[in-house]
Amino acid sequence: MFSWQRKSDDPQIRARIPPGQVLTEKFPVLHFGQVPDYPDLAGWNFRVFGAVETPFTLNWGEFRHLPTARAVLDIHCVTRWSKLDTTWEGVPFSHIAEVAQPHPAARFVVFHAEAGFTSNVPLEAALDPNCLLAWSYDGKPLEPDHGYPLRALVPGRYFWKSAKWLRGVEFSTEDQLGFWERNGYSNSADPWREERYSDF
Ligand SMILES: Nc1nc2c(c(=O)[nH]1)N[C@H]1C(S)=C(S)[C@@H](COP(=O)(O)O)O[C@H]1N2
Ligand SMILES: [Mo]
Repeated sequence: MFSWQRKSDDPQIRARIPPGQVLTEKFPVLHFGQVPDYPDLAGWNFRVFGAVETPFTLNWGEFRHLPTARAVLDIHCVTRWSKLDTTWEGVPFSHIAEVAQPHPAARFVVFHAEAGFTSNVPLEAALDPNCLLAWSYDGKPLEPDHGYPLRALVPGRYFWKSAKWLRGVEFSTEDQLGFWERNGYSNSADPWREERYSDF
């Protein structure tokens, strides 16, 4: 018997799989468009902007000097695979917010990725201590397919909120629908309530 079959028979494991999801041990790759090519990171920067006291831009070296944290997360893709106990390392989003000092009216965050891709979450969701801007998965730098050099990781939401090839975060007083949210997916995206698609 394969280990994944044993695993999903275990009631403690089953309790961690949201409705309509199937456990996988693989790491499927999912995105719209092309994987960006980074011959080096000399031209890479990370922009923090919008409704904040202190907007700033960091190059790769500067970004990698920010405080880091580790998070172990269960991830759930709307295409019905879930993967448990994935280990990531990166900068806690909360640290970015601390430095940027969002205006009191800033209640939303937009993750900005390469090629104009965006995803959006309430600021509160991004302030979850396990919300990371991650450069490492499973102890190694991210694979190009999985977002090298940097991706967002938003716990507790379907995985499309976790923008790969991240280049900045915007704090906003208004909610701004991201790429998948404009293309039929739910804005709230809670896997435990099966919020897969939007009603419009
Ligand atoms: N930049 C970017 N990030 C993205 C996407 C995308 O199309 N572009 N797709 C999302 C979707 S739908 C999913 S399920 C996850 C998949 O991440 P993975 O390929 O590492 O499994 O990335 C998310 N992040
Ligand atoms: Mo997805």
